[in-house]
Amino acid sequence: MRSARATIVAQSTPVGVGAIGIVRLSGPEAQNLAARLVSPLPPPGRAELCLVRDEDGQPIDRGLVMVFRAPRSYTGEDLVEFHLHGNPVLLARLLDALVTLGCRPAEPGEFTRRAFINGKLDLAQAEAVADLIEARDRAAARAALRSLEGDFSRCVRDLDALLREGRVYAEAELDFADQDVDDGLAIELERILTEARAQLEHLCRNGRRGESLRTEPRILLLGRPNVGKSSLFNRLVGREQAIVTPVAGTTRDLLEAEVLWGEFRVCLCDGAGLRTTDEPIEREGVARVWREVDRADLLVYVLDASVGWTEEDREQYQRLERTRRLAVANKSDLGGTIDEGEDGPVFAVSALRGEGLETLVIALRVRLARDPLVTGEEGVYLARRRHLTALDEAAEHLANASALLKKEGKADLLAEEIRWAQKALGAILGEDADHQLLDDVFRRFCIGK
Ligand SMILES: Nc1nc2c(ncn2[C@@H]2O[C@H](COP(=O)(O)OP(=O)(O)OP(=O)(O)O)[C@@H](O)[C@H]2O)c(=O)[nH]1
Ligand SMILES: [Mg+2]
Repeated sequence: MRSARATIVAQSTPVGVGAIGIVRLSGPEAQNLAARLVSPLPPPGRAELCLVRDEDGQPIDRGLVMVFRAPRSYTGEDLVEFHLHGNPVLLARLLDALVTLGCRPAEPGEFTRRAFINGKLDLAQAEAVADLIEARDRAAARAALRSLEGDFSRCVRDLDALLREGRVYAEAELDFADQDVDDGLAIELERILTEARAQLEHLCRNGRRGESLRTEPRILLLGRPNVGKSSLFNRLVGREQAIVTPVAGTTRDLLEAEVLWGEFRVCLCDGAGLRTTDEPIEREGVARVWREVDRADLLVYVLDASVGWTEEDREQYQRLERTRRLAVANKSDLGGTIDEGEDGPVFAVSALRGEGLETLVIALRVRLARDPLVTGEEGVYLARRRHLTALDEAAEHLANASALLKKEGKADLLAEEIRWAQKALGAILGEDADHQLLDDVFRRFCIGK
């Protein structure tokens, strides 16, 4: 990480041709440097259409220029934004001119890093900026925005405030240790610790659930061999990705494809037909399907409509968790009526003719929309590994503190445990963050953010 005092510049819009290209300039010299290219510079807080020149006074383009004065800017420093026509040649000329005048190209995430250092955001919020930019669907974007708005940080701060209160009681108990007035204090302390541990557990649980928002929901097609899983997979994916033959036992590997259904980006999986076999390759294929069963968010059990529920089908279907399973009868073109499954109607489709697919997709989307893990309901946040580790650490110290409460004369150790828990929570918000941690966090940002 180079000097934090330098004035930095970067293109904030994607590289390539576009309607608008934005260049951002931040740091103590931002205004002076911008004034060398734009004369006069618009007053702070106002966007004005200006002629932007290079360092030799040659016109580059006419575009909107905005000046933000510290601390009222994204970075908390003086900041200037140039919105030019989105031509890479023009933007490169502007960047070159600014670098020639003395600023340096920004590193990935450096604008946000400065915002963090200047107290505009805490570290969890800074991470949420990257999460919001990278969010793959609406649920992930919603959860990231909530973190950016500070919902997660607020929970952490509330918990910290509660612990601070607890520490006051623990320390008071120390002061009165030999005066027998500590019964009330101990009761109060116990109440606080119980409450804090409950809050912490809630945060941990929602964080773990939020982790799954980082990846798209997985939908697995499974069933006996030859029922048409791969044909259905190909239909839903919209191309002939899986091999289809009349031979039972065609598919061996687990196949995956991404599809976008409205607001959901999902990962569709197809695998070997379920049966017991001595053939080693097929057996491994079947084992992989069962492993995927544990992982998938939705399990689409495919039946052969012309055969109906077989004994094997019933057995396998019952092994699937009720809340995740759904039965589909394929080959409806061959006729035959199929009984309702244990969960109500079975969806009839024909992968061959492409019939019944729209209804099936709607049903799957409805199921996804009902799943709080998929939609990122209130409270679920996009936890990172480092947040979960810190929360676990805090939980451990609070468990120690609760245990110490039951022993006499341990108030000093107890206060110390609470302090450690607070320290772990502080790390989430970036208190006392060292360069290494900040480098790790911001390295993954894009340049210009
Ligand atoms: N009539 C009819 N035939 C179908 C339909 N779907 C698939 N088939 C046929 O059924 C046979 C098996 O189809 P696959 O899609 O390979 O079945 P699978 O379940 O993937 O089979 P395995 O990979 O062996 O487990 C092929 O000959 C398909 O053409 C359908 O809707 N109607
Ligand atoms: Mg197959």
